[in-house]
Amino acid sequence: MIQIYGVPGYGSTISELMLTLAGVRYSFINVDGYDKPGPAREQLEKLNPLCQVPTLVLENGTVMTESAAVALMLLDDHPELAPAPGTPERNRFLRLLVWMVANVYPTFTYADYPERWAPGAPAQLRESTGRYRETLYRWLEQQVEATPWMFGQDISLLDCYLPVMRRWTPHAAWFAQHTPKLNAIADAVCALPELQTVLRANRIL
Ligand SMILES: N[C@@H](CCC(=O)N[C@@H](CS)C(=O)NCC(=O)O)C(=O)O
Repeated sequence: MIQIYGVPGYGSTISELMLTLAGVRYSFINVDGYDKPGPAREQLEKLNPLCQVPTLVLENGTVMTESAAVALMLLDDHPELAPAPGTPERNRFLRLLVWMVANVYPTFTYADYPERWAPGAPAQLRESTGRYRETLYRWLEQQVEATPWMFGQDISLLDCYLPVMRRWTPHAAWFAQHTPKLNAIADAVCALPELQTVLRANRIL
């Protein structure tokens, strides 16, 4: 069975939602405390030198990291979880999937550990990356043309990011006020019966 190393509510939740949507069974290994020196960090570092979650160990022993890579891997066997290849929606899906992890996710890398990157001005770095993240979410809001999912009538793996990231800064009230379409997608994911257990285990609900 696939193993997901993670912490409830952290980025591992995104992978848990994706695997659950795909009907892929996994076991969850809680590495709470991995971002500080200690046994959890030592355990995770052996698998992923960046020491980030999600980190997966696949059934064949391969280590898989990067939430977008997990999504693309799942699509090999579950193509229904993204727009069909060869369509304009597929191009937009690929663009926004990579955009999310290339642009939004790094703002957390810097803002969550600002003293690592700017020991002389950690509060300033947290504030500036937070403001930048809001501009990114506002742009993403403009890209959403469909309901109830980002690409229309069928959920895609990209939708899995929204309920998780909505829990993080700038938090749900900001999304409700400034990005109502993203907020509605996050609500729709949270309403899916098959995701209730995962969402609760990760304190999204
Ligand atoms: N690009 C990675 C980012 C993963 C990531 O940054 N995870 C955060 C937790 S939500 C983390 O482990 N941060 C610890 C660190 O960067 O040191 C992905 O898409 O999965």
